[in-house]
Amino acid sequence: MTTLRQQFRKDGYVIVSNVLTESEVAQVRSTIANYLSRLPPLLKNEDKAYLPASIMYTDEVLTQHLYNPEIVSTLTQIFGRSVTYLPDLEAQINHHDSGWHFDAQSERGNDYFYDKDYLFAKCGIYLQDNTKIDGGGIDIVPGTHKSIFQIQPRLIKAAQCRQLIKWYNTTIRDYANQRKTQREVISLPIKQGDLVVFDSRLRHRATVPEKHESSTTTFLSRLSPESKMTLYWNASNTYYAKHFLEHSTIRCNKRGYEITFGIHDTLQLTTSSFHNKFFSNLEQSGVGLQLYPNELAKGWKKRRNELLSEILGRTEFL
Ligand SMILES: O=C(O)CCC(=O)C(=O)O
Repeated sequence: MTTLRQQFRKDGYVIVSNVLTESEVAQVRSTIANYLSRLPPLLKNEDKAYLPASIMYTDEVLTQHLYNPEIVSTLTQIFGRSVTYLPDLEAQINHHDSGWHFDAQSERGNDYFYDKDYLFAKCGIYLQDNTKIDGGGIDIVPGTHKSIFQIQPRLIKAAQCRQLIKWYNTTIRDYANQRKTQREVISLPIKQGDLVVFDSRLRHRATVPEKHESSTTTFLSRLSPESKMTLYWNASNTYYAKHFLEHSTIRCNKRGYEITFGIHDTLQLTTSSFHNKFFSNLEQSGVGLQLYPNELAKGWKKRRNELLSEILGRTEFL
């Protein structure tokens, strides 16, 4: 019998059905809708929105699924005992147009990315069915996570060889995967309340709804309580979680504006950014959380607050 880990290694994803009940889905959806009505324009336009980590972790309803025993058990089967979350839980609302990509794209310059044991995944809980008409889930190309050429660049002494491998892992790999996409795309048969865990190297996109083309319905052209809603966060083990945060810092330093939104909101989180039951609940579930060191996080918070003051005239999102 194929184990979940083998399936994940082979295809680059697993789907676990019904990790949330119908009433849990409804509860999370209405909590998100509640926040939506109070969001500033920076995080919301007519079509789509998101709730960043610094809002999500203050709320018990929005974080409770992180300790869900079925989710923890799934991740333990994939990662082994040291499952570690990144502090980047977010809710995406009405995201239908991500286009084909893989999440780890920016990590290709790092040696750790080429380790044989490298393992890093995005977890998504979908709060609606994925249908042809309305979208609601993701499309993927199975196996594309394996097309990275896994020789550690630091083992290759000659600069030209390093360049060659880098070139292969960007140009050639991307081209091959684009070709493969035309033949092997799967629109995942997601139902509301399902969990999908997928490798950060897997090629994927938001399922494009047929309705989207006409943009005539209120469902897709405006935010509403029926909008597509998905919870996303990243999971790995302690080793790669640390590397990921270090990499995020470098990215943030290069592109300072990202600190105000997106996953870079996570760098400025400290233990006081979480609701007061979060850490004891997480500890009980056996999962770890990799936070950025407090002193460094405070530096990011200062910068983020300066930027938010400039843009929003205040330092908090809500
Ligand atoms: O809209 C979606 O569910 C896809 C999201 C996605 O591709 C991403 O967050 O990387």
